[in-house]
Amino acid sequence: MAVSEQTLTGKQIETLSINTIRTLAIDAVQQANSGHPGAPMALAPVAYSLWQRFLRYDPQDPTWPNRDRFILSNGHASMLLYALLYLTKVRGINPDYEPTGEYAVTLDDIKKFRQLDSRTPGHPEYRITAGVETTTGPLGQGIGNSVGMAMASKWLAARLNRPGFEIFNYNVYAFCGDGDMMEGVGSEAASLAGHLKLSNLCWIYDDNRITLDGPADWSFSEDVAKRFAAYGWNVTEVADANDLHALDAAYDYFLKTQDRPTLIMVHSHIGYGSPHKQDTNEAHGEPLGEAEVRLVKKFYGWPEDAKFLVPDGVLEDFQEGIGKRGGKLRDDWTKLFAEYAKQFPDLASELESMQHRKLPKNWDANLPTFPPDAKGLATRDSSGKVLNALAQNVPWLVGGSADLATSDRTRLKFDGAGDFQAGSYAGRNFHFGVREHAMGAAVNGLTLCKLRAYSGTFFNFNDYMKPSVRLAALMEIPCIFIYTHDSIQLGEDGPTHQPIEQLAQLRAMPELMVMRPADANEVIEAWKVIMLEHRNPVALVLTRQVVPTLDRSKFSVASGLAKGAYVLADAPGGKPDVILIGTGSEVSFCVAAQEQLQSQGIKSRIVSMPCWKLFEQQSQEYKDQVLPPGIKARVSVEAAATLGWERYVGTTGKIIGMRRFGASAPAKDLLKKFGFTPEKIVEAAKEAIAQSR
Ligand SMILES: Cc1ncc(C[n+]2csc(CCOP(=O)(O)OP(=O)(O)O)c2C)c(N)n1
Ligand SMILES: [Mg+2]
Repeated sequence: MAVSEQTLTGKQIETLSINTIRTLAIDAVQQANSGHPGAPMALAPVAYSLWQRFLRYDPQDPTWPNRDRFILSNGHASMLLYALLYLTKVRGINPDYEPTGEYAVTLDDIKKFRQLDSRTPGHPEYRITAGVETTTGPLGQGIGNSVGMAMASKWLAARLNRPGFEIFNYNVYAFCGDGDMMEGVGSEAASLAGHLKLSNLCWIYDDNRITLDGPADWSFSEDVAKRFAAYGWNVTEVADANDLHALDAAYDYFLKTQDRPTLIMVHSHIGYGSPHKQDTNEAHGEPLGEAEVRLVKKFYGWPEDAKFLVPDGVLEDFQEGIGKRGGKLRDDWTKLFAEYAKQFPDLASELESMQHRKLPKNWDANLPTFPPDAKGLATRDSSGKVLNALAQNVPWLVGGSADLATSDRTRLKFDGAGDFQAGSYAGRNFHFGVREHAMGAAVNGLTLCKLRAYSGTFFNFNDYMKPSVRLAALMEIPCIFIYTHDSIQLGEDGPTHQPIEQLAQLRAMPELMVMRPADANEVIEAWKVIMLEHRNPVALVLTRQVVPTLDRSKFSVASGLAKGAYVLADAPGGKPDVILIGTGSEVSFCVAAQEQLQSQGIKSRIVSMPCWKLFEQQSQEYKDQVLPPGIKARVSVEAAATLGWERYVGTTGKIIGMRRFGASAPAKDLLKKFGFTPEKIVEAAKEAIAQSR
């Protein structure tokens, strides 16, 4: 077929458009000399059918709240998405999340695939490229996110729709591959989606029986269709990825299925049309090579020398398809919403606030107060109270736990909070089951759909969800990850449950704010920082055991937390011999140690340091006020791995921490064994003073 032909039949233009997606992917990967051309080549028709005929998406406004979400969970096929964003002319967005009128991806951007500072990074990245709904690449994460997005659609519909006003009904489509199917998070997410009967969720599985190392059956032989049927999914197959009629029928079948999620298994050949590398492991992990590129183009009826060719009629084809259809859908919605805003102004402004991550005016009304109390309460308990107060003022603060809500106190208990379950989607308590990883991925999806979402689990089980936390940080989205049982002080459950290295691990992560408040009043301040946060995810790290509520008429006010670290109690006259730095439950040990030191004539300062990251963001002047460079005798006290504390105690300081795993025993015995006592702190303080002289 000559690509310059002026009058093309419908079938011809389809083929031409599909082959344009393919050749753009081939050329970009070849030029970058890096990337995966095979999956985009095979999936081009699958994407074409979806985008042109089904996806309710207006390229003019990639922020339209009721747009269908498209996720490329097999993120290595990123060129497929970039080609689609370019060919459908998706518009860019500015940091305020408004369309700029510029294009999200231009042909020039495609020519800079995988280059420094380009808008076409190796794997799709939210925040870098408009139209990319979530960052994918680590296999399984995208389909995990898709479940959160589908939950968000159901929740938004249940909360905001009114008779005659179906403001929310978007669907979520996720492309995925063998890798996504093999990863555990994918199974967790599928199980949860089946349980919740998320009928608005459609996964399109590129069933090509091949992975990077070779044929999938070297390592993957289960019956995926049966597995998903057992999860409660609707499963359908498309025998040939090039069969547009069959693809259309499969998407139709999804839309008709009202009671469960749908898996479309598409049988494809990786590197479709690549005569030599087809079905070999070379076809996708690397560029085709110049000679092969020519052969493939010949197979597609393409000029063999042309590079980045977009034949006449192709851009128009996409404008005629998704452009027109999507534009009309959004227009209709905008009109409907205008009428809705007249009839339900409060609900409309709620949506407006959500979309811009603004808080309602009274968001911090009725926060509890915590009077001084020597016995005190666990920070998980104070946090549960604060969360329940905030959630009553912020209707879209929603979340749940990985089967530990009664332990981690994340349950919303007020009237009307309700449970989110199949068929009753207005509930605000989500039940993720014992699926930490899917919970993390779902919280990312919920947050990307503008809900203020939190998760809850024991701190040590952060290991089971860390890949999703990492992507929240990379995406710079304000997820709230709540962790309780934060140290050896959880006691008898023993070292399997006692976190040691979690704090160090999470503190090393860019963008993530790790907060470990010392008492109930620091908990309030932590939540204030969290609620005002637009960008960064937070790990809120809380105790199981009681901690005293400090008397803030004697100690500094807890609002110092917002600066990451603050002087909680200074030595009389302000010229300390030694600085004691503590976090969380260990701060009260420092308080006891200070009294003992004072009785021995040693002047000490206590610094409470709930958040390293916030402290690092302060001015040098403030940092020097809190930790004066001249005072070299310093002791850090934290019941966790010591890694990193050198930064604050220096070479002459002492670090009281965990240098081994914990043990199963009552907390008081563990504290003694591992040296978390006022006496040990006093001893360390004296040593630090001696060393610093
Ligand atoms: C968690 C994770 N592990 C490993 C990889 C590296 N990786 C990228 S593509 C790929 C093969 C995936 O096979 P499949 O999903 O079948 O995709 P196809 O090669 O068929 O396009 C692997 C292992 C990854 N991206 N993420
Ligand atoms: Mg595969």
